[in-house]
Amino acid sequence: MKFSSIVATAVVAVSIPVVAAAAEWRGWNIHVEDYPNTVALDQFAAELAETTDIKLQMFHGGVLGSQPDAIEQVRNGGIQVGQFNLGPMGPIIPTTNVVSLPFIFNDVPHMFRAMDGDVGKVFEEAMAAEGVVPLAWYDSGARSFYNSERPIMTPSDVEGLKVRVMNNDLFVDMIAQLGGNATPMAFGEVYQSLKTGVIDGAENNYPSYESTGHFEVAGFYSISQHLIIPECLCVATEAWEALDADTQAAVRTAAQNSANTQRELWAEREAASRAKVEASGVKINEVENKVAFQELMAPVYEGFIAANPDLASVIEAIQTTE
Ligand code: BDP
Repeated sequence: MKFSSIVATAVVAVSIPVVAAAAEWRGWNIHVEDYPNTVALDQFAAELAETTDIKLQMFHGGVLGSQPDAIEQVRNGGIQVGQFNLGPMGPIIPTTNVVSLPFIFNDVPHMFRAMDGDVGKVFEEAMAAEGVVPLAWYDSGARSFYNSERPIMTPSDVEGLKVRVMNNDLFVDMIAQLGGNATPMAFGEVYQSLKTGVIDGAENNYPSYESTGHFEVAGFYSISQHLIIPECLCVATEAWEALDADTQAAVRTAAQNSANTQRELWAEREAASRAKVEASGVKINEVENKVAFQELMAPVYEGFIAANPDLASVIEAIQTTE
């Protein structure tokens, strides 16, 4: 017997397991325990445990790092699952910037018709090629402005305000067009920065405004709905490609079930969060004329298309989605 076959025999004897080794996955989520996304991600992990050999351990509350960091960790293999907003993904995967253009979607149903349809595939392919496979889209409502100084009625009310934005130059540009000063900052730092006056305001949906306590330190919420950005339940491309076809199908089903749960819980939470902040004394107003805000975004679109001519067709595909 040659040495190599002795080694091979020995290895076979000691190391072939009875069943294939289960994959151990770690998942990143920025939100607190009772948030719709958190509940839906726990459901995803539970379904994977039932229908596959994947053991997904979810880490909530952003304990594995900020969102831009987590996106990189998914891309380089440190984390296998991430529940991401497409806003902070733009600097890394430029195609995704299209959904971060202000007022690109008319409303949330329009966003889902586009993302669940053909346009969504453009984003899926671009993301998968960069290491992040989006398996299902979560609802993130619409983002509006809030601050500690005054209600925003017209664009000129934004003038001079220091506004926190997610990490993406598009948002800096958006605030600049309104005469404000944007500060990109990690989500977890916003509360303290509002409290100490480092910033005057930020922008988000009701559930995030409420769950973070931002409403306690920035009591004017002005409904502008300038951003409707989809979120995704994503798996690292490397982890995804290591799965056989049956397992991929099971993971996709679990992700879609999770998204269905998230979208249902989202609707309830939006209403509950709005009621809670109002009851606590937050002043909520509609901006006087949304079109005035929209019109000021023309240079943002022009600059974006000039820098990304190949994405003009994706913008058009969204705008022409019924
Ligand atoms: C929330 C998103 C979350 C973002 C956060 C933010 O769900 O992914 O990190 O906004 O503003 O609405 O950073």
